[in-house]
Amino acid sequence: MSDCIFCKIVKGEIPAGKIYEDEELLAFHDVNPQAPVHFLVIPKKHIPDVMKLGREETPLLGRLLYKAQELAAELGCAEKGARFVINCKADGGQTVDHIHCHVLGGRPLDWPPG
Ligand code: DGP
Repeated sequence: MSDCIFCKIVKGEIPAGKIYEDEELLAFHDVNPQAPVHFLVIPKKHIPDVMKLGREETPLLGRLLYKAQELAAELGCAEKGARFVINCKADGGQTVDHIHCHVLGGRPLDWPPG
């Protein structure tokens, strides 16, 4: 998608604090961090949101969550944990229409969120 911010990050057209990249996935620090650890893991493929996930994309999302877990551990969250969040559409608070998993950690997080 030519006007998608995260597709532009994938293509290197917008800079981001990348922490991981392979042929299918990209992880980078959130530009507006809400916790000491706050990064996003995205598929390079443009999937707009969870409601548009296809069954054939479930292995990709499984890999994404596993990589999110590995990176969270590398950034010091293995013992105390972290929050793994995928917002979806307007009611879910999604602002960038390219599916992404937030990983937040490094401090206790309130529940439920506002
Ligand atoms: P969401 O509300 O779930 O769609 O979260 C989108 C997140 O993406 C939000 O926390 C801020 C982050 N974000 C938006 N634009 C950029 C950007 O250009 N670079 C980076 N690193 N993060 C961005």
